[in-house]
Amino acid sequence: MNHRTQVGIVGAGPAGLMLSHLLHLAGIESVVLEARSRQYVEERVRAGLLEQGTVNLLIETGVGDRLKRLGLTHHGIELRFGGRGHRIDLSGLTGGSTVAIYAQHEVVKDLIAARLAAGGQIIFEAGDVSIHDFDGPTPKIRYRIDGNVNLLSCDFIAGCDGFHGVCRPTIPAGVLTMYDRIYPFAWLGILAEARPSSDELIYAYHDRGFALHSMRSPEITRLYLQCAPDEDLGKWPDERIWEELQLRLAAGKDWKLNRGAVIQKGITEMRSFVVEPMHSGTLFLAGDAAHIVPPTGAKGLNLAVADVRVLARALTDYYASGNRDLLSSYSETCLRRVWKVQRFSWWMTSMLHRFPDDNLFDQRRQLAELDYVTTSRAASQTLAENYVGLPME
Ligand code: RFL
Ligand code: PHB
Repeated sequence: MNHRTQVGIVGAGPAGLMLSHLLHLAGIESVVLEARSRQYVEERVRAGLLEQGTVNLLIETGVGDRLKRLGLTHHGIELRFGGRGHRIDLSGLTGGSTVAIYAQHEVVKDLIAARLAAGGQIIFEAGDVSIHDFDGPTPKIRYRIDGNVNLLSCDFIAGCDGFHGVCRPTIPAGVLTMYDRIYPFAWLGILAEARPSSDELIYAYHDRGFALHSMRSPEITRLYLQCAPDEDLGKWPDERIWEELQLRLAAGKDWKLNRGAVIQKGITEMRSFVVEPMHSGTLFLAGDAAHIVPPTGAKGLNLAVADVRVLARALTDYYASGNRDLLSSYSETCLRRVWKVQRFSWWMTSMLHRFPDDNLFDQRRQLAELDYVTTSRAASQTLAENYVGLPME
């Protein structure tokens, strides 16, 4: 089958789906091609923290009903070190901003439902997706469904296919510059049927390594432990994970972590990565396809949404007036935010993790930094304004 649309979108993650939704609201047609099944993307456990600006956008564009009902609004976070907790009053330090706990796969479900209800096209289980002719005005996406090859012609391609997608690697050598850093540790994450042990997130710095207490609902806790990059999950029976979390998260001898059945377990690598520019001809990259941040700052999903907001505006302007200025400045506009978010995510990661080569000097320096961040209004305000999300351009 040969078909045509205005914007061909590769990937039904938050970036691709949000872009398709925003374009629809502006009267622009798109088709989303996704390698996985609908069930797979609607159940994939990932991020859980939404910036104020992401929450606002979801609500303003009509996909925030479940978020308003089920999302948990948080006004602060806790940094724990030296066996004590120190609260960062996000709202008080930012003139009232908050963050929301709402799982990424719930955002994905809401966006898929909205697109399908509006007659939008999302083609799941598209095989062998490849992109062509994006150095010219009619780029094409080839894909396979049920053994048949299909060709989608479009005006633009949005590469929203994540870090391991096909769009970025298809750009000819020499066009892109890549910047990256791989960290010498990973996160072991679990989802547990346990009541959260605190109302707010806890980021813990400990001699044994970083730990994070987060949640998904009043009944489900999400927890992470710093581990080796090549950690063998088989060596982590549930009991060992709970004991290690208890040790790292404890504040005072009476603090007890609530335990429950572990319903999901996984290892997440830690990487910082940026590609410049974020486009090539009529192909535009957005979200994890263009950049990765370590999860310590909770920024990946939010950054993906920020990119497509810029891209949707640029495409809307182009279709309304023929003006390509915003498309030309897409990469530069996004990268200003991307690099600030990279800096913040790297900084949070560096402050809170144990690095294998660090010595006692480095540990004392990290503790001094944590002490400073939790006692200086200027320093906690810097953390808070980045954590709730920098203003949109
Ligand atoms: P996604 O979500 O990876 O979606 C890309 C989609 O493209 C599909 N795809 C293809 N489709 C067709 N053809 C191909 N060849 C394809 N190759 C891939 C994939 O199946 C997928 O559906 O990228 P997107 O949309 O850019 O969204 C980015 C976010 O998913 C990511 O940044 C966040 O999950 C990162 N992240 C967090 N971000 C936050 O903002 N707050 C958090 O609290 C947070 N915590 C996290 C995180 C990521 C984690 N992991 C597992 C990496 C916690 C963890 C543990
Ligand atoms: C999560 O709830 O999954 C989460 C929260 C905050 C982070 C990272 C992950 O910094």
